[in-house]
Amino acid sequence: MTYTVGHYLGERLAQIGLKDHFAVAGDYNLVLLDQLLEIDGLRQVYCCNELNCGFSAEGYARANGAGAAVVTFSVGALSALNAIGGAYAENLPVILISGAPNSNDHGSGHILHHTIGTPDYSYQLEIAKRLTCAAVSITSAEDAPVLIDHAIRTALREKKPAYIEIACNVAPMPCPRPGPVGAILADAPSDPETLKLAVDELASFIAARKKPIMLVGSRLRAAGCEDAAIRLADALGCAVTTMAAAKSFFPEDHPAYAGTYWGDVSSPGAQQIFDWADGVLCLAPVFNDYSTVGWTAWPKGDNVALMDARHIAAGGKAFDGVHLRDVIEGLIDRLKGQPKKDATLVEYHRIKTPEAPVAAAEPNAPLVRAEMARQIQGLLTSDTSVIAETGDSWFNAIQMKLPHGARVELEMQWGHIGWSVPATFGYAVAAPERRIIAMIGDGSFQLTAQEVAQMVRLKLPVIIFLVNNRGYTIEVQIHDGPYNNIKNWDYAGLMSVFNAEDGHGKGFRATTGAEMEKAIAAAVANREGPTLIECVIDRDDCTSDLISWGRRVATANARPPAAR
Ligand SMILES: Cc1ncc(C[n+]2csc(CCOP(=O)(O)OP(=O)(O)O)c2C)c(N)n1
Ligand SMILES: [Mg+2]
Repeated sequence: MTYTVGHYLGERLAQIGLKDHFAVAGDYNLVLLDQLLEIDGLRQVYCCNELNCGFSAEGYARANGAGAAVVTFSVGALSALNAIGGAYAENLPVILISGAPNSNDHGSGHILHHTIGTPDYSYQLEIAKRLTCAAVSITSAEDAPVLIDHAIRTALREKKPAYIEIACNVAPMPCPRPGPVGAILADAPSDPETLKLAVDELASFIAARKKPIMLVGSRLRAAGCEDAAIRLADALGCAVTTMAAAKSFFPEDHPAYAGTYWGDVSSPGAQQIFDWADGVLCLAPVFNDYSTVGWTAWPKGDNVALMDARHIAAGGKAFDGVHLRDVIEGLIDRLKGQPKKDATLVEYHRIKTPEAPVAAAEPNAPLVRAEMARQIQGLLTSDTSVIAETGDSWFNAIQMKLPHGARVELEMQWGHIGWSVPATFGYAVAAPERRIIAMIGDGSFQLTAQEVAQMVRLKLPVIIFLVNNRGYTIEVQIHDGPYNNIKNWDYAGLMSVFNAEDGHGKGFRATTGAEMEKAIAAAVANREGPTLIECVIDRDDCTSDLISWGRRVATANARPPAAR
């Protein structure tokens, strides 16, 4: 058998740990898809459309570390690029692979189908360059190995998406086999001198403070430092708060865990202890309008040390070219034998008011949000992953108490409604051993609903909580108008559409606590496919945090243009 460019790409994907890749077929990628099918241990998983294909790969990357989506030129790739923008925002190495025009057509003056009707096909590559950390076009087999390796290596190092387009006639061309995977995994080490200086600076930042606190940010996982952060917390002894988008990046059963710091919508006691601290070690944070609650809670100034994946800023100094994990290890080393700086943790336990468990609602009373959240909370185990959509589902998920090992996935930087359906599909493909729960608003679901059919196809026992509150409630809280009302669907009934003649998905509508409980029992018992539970609640029945946060974000959005 001839070894080809497509084989090379497929083997590299398998080498970096992919067991699956997501695809939608089209005539520019069909031959490439044939080549990828021939790679041992690499399954081809199909999606209903390319936006979903990109988000599926993004969800897969959340569970598996990296993901790949294969699409056709323009009509496919331009849809997938939205999800690639999301992967960039969310720091996930997703490799977008697009079939491309025949190499003889590039520069020929030919007008081709699926293009904008001009003979210049470079626009897709140009767009991809803005949304990825590496974008390459392969029009000859000779160049393929170096270009493929460059794209994949850069994505893995940067934890950002990469783009590879392959001319449709080049995919089956002969190509050498790839060498060891180490060639694309190897990373430049921290500069030892800068590392020492950065650790010195952070050690004196801590030494000069009596009440330090740690803030875990949403880039911590991409920085590969979740374990290191736990050891740093142990070494320091202080309280540890997480940012909203970093939910589950620090174990909530850890003795130092002090909740979610999110300005006015922090979990009980977290804002008070954060404001009481005299120094904050921010681990891989992202401060945007959402995470700072409309710029009202933005930690900055002399008492803030920023510790990013490759960059440290503290005490008015900046250090580049160091890996966060090396910095943390260095710091832990310095802290050895020193008394614990546990003031914030001690104080947190003093001020924190014990939360009363939410009482079960009257079983036959109309379903309310609090009862819905209480029942979902009851489902969480140490092997549960909750994928929560933009909307009040964010706030419901962030308020959950996570047992050790439970994970929450949020897409708070990109915030594309509908993301969670395909991302849940991709996540479930990557982590079939976990209990996977999706929480999705009705408005969001309408964007990408069809991907539930792929969960049916692959018999994935995902549990979807579809919140039917008849509209875009999060937007109602930020700025209301007729555009926030949506056409109602028979969401539970959709499952029989997706099942058709051979599926085992189940759909239930819950209008009371008792109905929801019954539906959950059936969902847990269904191992042959997804279960969608449509939870019917009132349009304004949302978390109080959404209301407070929405008001702040609306104020930030409404700032008038500055005078010139
Ligand atoms: C692709 C995209 N289009 C529009 C928006 C704006 N948007 C943000 S939240 C939202 C409504 C979400 O409604 P729903 O899923 O029903 O959640 P709820 O707030 O009701 O819980 C919209 C339209 C967006 N974030 N992404
Ligand atoms: Mg809604």
